[in-house]
Formats: sequence, C-alpha cells, structure tokens
Amino acid sequence: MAASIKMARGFYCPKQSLVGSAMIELYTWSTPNGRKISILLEELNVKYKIHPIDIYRGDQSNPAFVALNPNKKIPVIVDDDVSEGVSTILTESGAILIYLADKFGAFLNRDGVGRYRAIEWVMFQLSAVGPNFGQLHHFRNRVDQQPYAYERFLGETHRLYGVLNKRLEESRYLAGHDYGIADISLFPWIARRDWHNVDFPQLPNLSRWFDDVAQRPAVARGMSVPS
Ligand SMILES: N[C@@H](CCC(=O)N[C@@H](CS)C(=O)NCC(=O)O)C(=O)O
Repeated sequence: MAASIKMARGFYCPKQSLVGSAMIELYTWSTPNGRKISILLEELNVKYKIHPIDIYRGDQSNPAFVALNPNKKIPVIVDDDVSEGVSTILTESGAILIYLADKFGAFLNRDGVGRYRAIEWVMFQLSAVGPNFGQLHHFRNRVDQQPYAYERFLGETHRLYGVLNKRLEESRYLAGHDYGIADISLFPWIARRDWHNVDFPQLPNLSRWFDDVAQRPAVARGMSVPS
C-alpha cells in the first residue's frame, strides 16, 4: 500500500503522487500569480520542485490538483516540512507569499508598521491590480464583441498605473526603503505592460522601479518558471 501522509487540509493522499523529495512543491503556470511565488522562492534560495499545471489545457481540473485546490487555480504550494506533524497545503498567492516570507524570515518585516505597509500593497495588488488586469487580458482579444468591457478595464488599469507611479514617487519600493513581497507580487503584472496600452515612459517612477527589480537575478530566474 502506498505510504500516505496527513495533509493540513485534513485528508490523506498518496505520498508518492503529491509529496516528493523537495521541501517545497510548487504547482504553477507561466502567469503572473504563479511567477510571484517562483520569484520569491528564487530570492529565498530554497529548494523547490516545480509541477507545471497547464491551465490552457485544463490541468487545473484534474482530480489530483482539485484535491489540492478546490478553487482550481494556481499557484499552490505543498510544504513537505512535517516538523509540525503534517504537510501544509496552501493556495492564494498572497497567503503563500506571507507564509514563505515568515517561514524563511526574509522579504517581510516580522512586525511593526513596515510589515503592514507591505501587506497593504500586497492586498492592493490582489484586490485591484490582479482582477482588473486579468479582465483586461481577457477582453483585449474580444474588443470587437465587448468594446465597453475592454474600455472599462483599460481605464481602470491606467488609473491603477497612476496610483503605483505616485506611490513610487515617494518611496523607492512599494512598502518603503526595502524590496520585498509587495514588489514581488506586482512585478509579473507590470511585466505584461505591452498588453496594457500604456505609455510607460510617461510613468518615470514606475519605470525606474521596474528596471530596478528586473535586474535582480532571482527575478529573471523566477520569471522563467515553468520553463
Ligand atoms: N486569487 C488567486 C488567483 C489565482 C488565479 O487567478 N490563477 C489563474 C492563473 S494566473 C488560474 O489558475 N486560472 C485558471 C482558471 O481560471 O481556470 C491568487 O492570487 O492565487
């Protein structure tokens, strides 16, 4: 009988199928929400194993993946560190960023206002940038059928670019002096700026920030996952 392991989500699964030798298992695809996590794992320089979930082929509906995330979305991590008795399955990119930063003690302050400033900007990315840019990506291929929807999400996307440019006028990074998970959560979305019909050079603070973050080797490695 296959060895089984109790997962934090409360069910047992075959050890061979879901838990490998790597400490962190990353289920991901070549999209912004997935790349946030591969960038942070590269920055942390921790061992991780990549499981590509091709969302265009429908892999997110495979029963083994749905068992990990009933919401059928990447990214998901399984942390095989059973020091607390169980492996941890975690969905939602924002929760995963905070979990990994706290676990490895980097890229997020332990306490103080700086911690909550970073979480504030991660939530801005999750609640505003992600949903609006995501809808814009959907409707940009359907402008003829849905011009109103395209214009609405384009206008909101441009407004959000303005908010970010203003924030980065007063602060080197999103949360303050230090690069961290807020910047990591946003970077893969701005990397798709060619899809946003935005005059990037007219946003000098955001352009400066983008070039700064882009030159980090871990960011380049994380942006190529899955290869
Ligand atoms: N709120 C989620 C959103 C995750 C998400 O939308 N993932 C997309 C790829 S970027 C996905 O898996 N889409 C598959 C689908 O919708 O079928 C998070 O931040 O993790």
